[in-house]
Amino acid sequence: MNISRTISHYFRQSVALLLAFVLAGLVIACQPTPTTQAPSPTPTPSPLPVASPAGELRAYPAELPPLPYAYGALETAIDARTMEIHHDRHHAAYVKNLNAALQQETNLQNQSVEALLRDLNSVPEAIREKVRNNGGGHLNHTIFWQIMGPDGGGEPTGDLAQEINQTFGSFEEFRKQFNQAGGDRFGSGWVWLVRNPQGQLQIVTTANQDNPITDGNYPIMGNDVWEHAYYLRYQNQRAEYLNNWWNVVNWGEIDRRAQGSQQR
Ligand code: MN3
Repeated sequence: MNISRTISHYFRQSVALLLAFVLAGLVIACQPTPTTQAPSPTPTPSPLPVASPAGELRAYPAELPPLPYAYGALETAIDARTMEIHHDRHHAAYVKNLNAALQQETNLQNQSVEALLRDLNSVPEAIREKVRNNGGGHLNHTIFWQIMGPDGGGEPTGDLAQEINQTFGSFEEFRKQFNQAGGDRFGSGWVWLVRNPQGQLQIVTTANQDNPITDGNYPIMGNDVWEHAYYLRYQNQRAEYLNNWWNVVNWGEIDRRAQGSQQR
């Protein structure tokens, strides 16, 4: 008798305890949600435009940007006829071929050139090489015309000068390593000063018309070492072209790119 009463008592206590828990749970669940706003998630920064810190480059319809100076304005390094052919024919051909590649790709047409080159795997295989070469050619040359100018030359000043000194030891050493890398690039391609994903300055080269953003690097300045960039005056003397090219380097624009690339 006693035992069964004890069990029954124990059972009733357990049920009461369980009910208490359920009730407590319901009360908590029915509490009005606190009115304090959860902190809004930090927006993912959109990647910095590469063609110009001011904006990305339209892929379709792509347009040949006007040369920002006369063909003969860079004569201290590059002759007028080479500039004319380089801009009006070579760059124009990349623009034309990019448009042809994207003509049927309505879902890619509102992308920027940068977006396509950052994620080449998203481009259908049938046109991937065309987009890589011609989108890259369009982007590379758009940068190239801007980072040269008739009042160029000399040495960088300000923050970029200091960063170059810290990274390479001196401006002379930087120039030497840049020219060396450009000279060593086998075949056609580009030599670049980039900001790498770790935020450091680095000299890299790319083949053909590849742009450093495909590897996650931000191109600050680049020199075109395709023969079409220097052939009329220098023939096969790439080293001489690389040396003279510094006479037309537009440090104002390059510094702007270097400072912008630190905001990532
Ligand atoms: Mn070129």
